[in-house]
Amino acid sequence: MKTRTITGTPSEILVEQLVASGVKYVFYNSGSREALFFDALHSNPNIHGILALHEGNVTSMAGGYTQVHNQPAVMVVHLGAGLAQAMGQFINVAFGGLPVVVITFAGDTGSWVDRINLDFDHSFAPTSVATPMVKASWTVIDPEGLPAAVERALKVAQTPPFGPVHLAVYDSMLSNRQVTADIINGTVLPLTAGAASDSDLGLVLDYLDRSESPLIYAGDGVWRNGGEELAGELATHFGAAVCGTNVDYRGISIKHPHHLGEFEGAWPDYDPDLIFCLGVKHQGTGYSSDHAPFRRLREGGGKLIALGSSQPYITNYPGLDLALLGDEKDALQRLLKKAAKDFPMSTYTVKRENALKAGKIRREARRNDMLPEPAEGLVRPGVLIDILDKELEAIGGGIVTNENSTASQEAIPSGVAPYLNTYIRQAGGSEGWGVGAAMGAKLASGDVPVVGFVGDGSLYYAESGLWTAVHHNIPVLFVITNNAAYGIVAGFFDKAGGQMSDTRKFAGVSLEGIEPVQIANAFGMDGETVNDETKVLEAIRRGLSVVNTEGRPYLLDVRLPSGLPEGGVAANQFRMR
Ligand SMILES: Cc1ncc(C[n+]2csc(CCOP(=O)(O)OP(=O)(O)O)c2C)c(N)n1
Ligand SMILES: [Mg+2]
Repeated sequence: MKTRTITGTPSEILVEQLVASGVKYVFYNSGSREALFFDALHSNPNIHGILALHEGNVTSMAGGYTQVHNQPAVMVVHLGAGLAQAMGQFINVAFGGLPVVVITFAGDTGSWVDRINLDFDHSFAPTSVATPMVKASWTVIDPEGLPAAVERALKVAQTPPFGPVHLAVYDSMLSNRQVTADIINGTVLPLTAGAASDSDLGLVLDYLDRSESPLIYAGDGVWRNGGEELAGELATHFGAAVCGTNVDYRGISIKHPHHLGEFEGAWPDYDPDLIFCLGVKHQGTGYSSDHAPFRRLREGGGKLIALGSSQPYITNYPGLDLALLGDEKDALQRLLKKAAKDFPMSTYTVKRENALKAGKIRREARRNDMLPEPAEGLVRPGVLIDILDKELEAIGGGIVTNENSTASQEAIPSGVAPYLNTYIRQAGGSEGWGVGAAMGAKLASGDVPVVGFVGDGSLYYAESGLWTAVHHNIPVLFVITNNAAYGIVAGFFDKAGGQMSDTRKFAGVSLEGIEPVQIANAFGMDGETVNDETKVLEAIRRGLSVVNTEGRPYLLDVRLPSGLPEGGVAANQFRMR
C-alpha cells in the first residue's frame, strides 16, 4: 500500500486525497461555510469543480458521469439544506446503484446551540436525510481520518452491489489549522464479483436448451461488466426473446432484433416458459400484480432463473428455480464457449424465428404509435428518433441520455451488432435528470458525442443546468422533445376516467407558452426551433457539428404533436386576477 504524509489544512487534505484516488471532477453547489474547501479545490490543478446552480443538477451530473463507465463520481452540496435539495435526484442514483460519493459538511448542534442555519440536528445524525438513499454513510470527526474515509467511501460505492455513499464531515474541519495526515495513493482497484461454477452454468444452458419460448430479461448488471454484446449473442444463439426495464435498456441493446421492449409489456405477449433474469433488478408497483408474470410462469410449469453479480439481481423473484451469484460478463463468456461446443446454434432455428417475429411485431406497434399522421408545423416523434439515431451512428456512435417517453428509443429500427449508440435512462424515474445527466455523461465520455434527449417538462425541472453547460463549455447537444405537456402524465389522467377525461379539459399537464430556445439564449447557449419534418435532418446535423466541431453546447427545440390526449385541451386553471 502506498501512502505519503502531507501537512495542510483539512480542506487541502480532503482535496489531495480525492486527487490521489483519481477523482477528476467534483460536482458541486457552493456555500459560504465551505470557503476554504472550495479554495483548496480551485487551487489544485489536478481536479476540477463543476458548478451547478441547483443540487438536483449536481446530483444528476454526478449520476450521469457514473452511468457511462461505472466509475465513481464525487459531489459536494451545502450542508443539510443542500443535501435535502439533492435527494429528489438521489432517487435515480439510489435506484440505479450508482457509485456516487456525496460529501456534506455539518455543524455541532450539541455543544453551544442546538440550531445552526441550514444544518440538521446532529443528535439525529447529519447523515439522516440521506440514509434511505445510500448504501452506507459515515460522519467524520477527525481530520487525520479524512483520507481513509474518502478512500473507504470510494471503495464501498464500487463494491458490488454498487451504490451511493454519504460522508458528513464536521465543519470544524473547515478551519485553516494545519494537520498532518497520510494520503492513500492510487485509485481503488476495480472489484468484480466471483465466478459462477461450471456446473451451475451448465444448468443455465440446460434450461435455455429445453425451453420452447425462452425470454432473457436483462438489466444494468450486464453493461456494468461490459457484457452487453455477449448477452445479445446468447439470446441469438438460443433463439431467446429479450426484454429490459424502462429505466435501463442497455443490458441487451434495444436494437437487438429479438428485443420486445419493456418487461411489463413483453411477458404477457410472449408468454415465455423460461424467464432468465440476467443482471436485472426487478421492481414493481406495490401490488400483488407485481408477481403476475411469475405466477403465470409457475402455473404453466415454466422456470424462473436468475444470474447476477450481487444480491439485488436475485431479490425480487419469488420461487427461483436457480439463483446464481457471479460476474455477468464472465458467466456469459463461459456460457457462450460451452454453448458453441455442446449446444449447436442450428438446433434453435425455429425458436430464433419466433423471437425475431415477436420482436418485429412489438417494434412495429411501437413505431406506429410514434408515427401518427403528419401535421403541418410539427415533427412526429418517430421521425425525430429515427434521424437522431441514424445521424449519431453515421459519425461513429454516441451516447443519448434519454429523459422523454414521447420519442422513445424503443421505437428505433433493429440493427446488427455492434450497436454504436448507447441509450442511458434515469434509473429511478425521478424527473429533472436529463440536463445534468447529459453533462455528466459528456465529461465521462470524452470525445464520444452526447445528446441530451430531454422532454420539455423534464427540461423545466433543471433548466439552469444549461448555464452549467455554457459556463464549463461542456459540448452537449440538447434535443428537447417539446409536446407542450407532461404528456405521459396527461395520458394517465385520461385513462383514470374522471372529469378531465369526460370534458377533455386537462389541468396540471399543459405547458404552453414556454420557449426553450429563449431559455437557452438567456443562459448563453445558442439554439433553434425545429417545427418542420423536412428540416429535422439538417438541424440534427448542424447541432452535432456545433458540438463536435465547434466544441460548444447547442439546443434544438423540436415541436412535436401536443402531448395532451386526443381531442384534449388545456383546462382553464385558477388565476389570481
Ligand atoms: C420528481 C418527479 N416528479 C414528478 C414526476 C411525474 N412525472 C412523470 S413524467 C412527468 C412529465 C414529463 O414531461 P415531459 O418531460 O415533457 O415528457 P413527455 O411525457 O411529455 O414526453 C412527470 C411530471 C416524476 N416522475 N418525478
Ligand atoms: Mg412533454
